[in-house]
Amino acid sequence: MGVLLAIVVWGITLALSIPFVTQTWWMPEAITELGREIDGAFNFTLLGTGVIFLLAQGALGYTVWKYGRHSDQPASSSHGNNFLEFLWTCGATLLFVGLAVFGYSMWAETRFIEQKSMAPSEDRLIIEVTGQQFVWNMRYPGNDNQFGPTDINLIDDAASNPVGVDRSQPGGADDIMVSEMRVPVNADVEVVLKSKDVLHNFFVPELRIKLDTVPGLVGKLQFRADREGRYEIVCSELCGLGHYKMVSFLHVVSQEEYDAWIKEQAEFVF
Ligand SMILES: [Cu+2]
Repeated sequence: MGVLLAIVVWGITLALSIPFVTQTWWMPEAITELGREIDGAFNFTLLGTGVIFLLAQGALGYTVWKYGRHSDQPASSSHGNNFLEFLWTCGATLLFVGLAVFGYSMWAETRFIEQKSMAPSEDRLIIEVTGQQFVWNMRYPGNDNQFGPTDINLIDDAASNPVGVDRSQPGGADDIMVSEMRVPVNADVEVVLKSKDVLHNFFVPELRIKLDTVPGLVGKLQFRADREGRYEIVCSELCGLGHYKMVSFLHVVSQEEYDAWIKEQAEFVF
């Protein structure tokens, strides 16, 4: 009986390990330098926890096999070992604190601390993203590189003014509103995140960044994409009945293509 149970434990363990080892249903390839660093940290963590998982399941199967209750003898018992308890409690604490310290700077670099080799804030392409049930509104500052003031009374979805940009103000006259994000490849981009109604979450899997958009708060993300392509922007926070269709796209394009596009968009501003 014990042998059979041990085989079941080991069998389940091996079956569970297969998708991780073969990396089936894995993450899409990262398109930023920091994204690849995050993947490195992820794989390191996975390796560490994976080895511990396999050892623990191996030991579990062995214990079941060796000390499982046999019909003709009483179950063996153990009174524990304080030294061993102390040892693995400390070990687990060290492991988790270590991983948190190890991952902190990468986490912070996607949000608020300066990324290595990234341009200072004033030299970046700044895009304001406002989540709304169930669309993403992207605002580009236009030629003057300044976002105009907004006014809640000016919000008019039908007139392409979903965030209420005050067009009468100099800063707001040339602001561009679009529904999909376009950035030049290798450009330093800063995303300013807002919400118009409820919690949403801005998530681009290939950038390895995501952040909630919170009504009344301004979030910040920064990235530099180094591979051209079209990537999905999904809302990753259940925000209502239409949450499933709250999707947009990030287009990473060449500088020439971006310049031509932004010029074309500016012509639509009225
Ligand atoms: Cu949403």
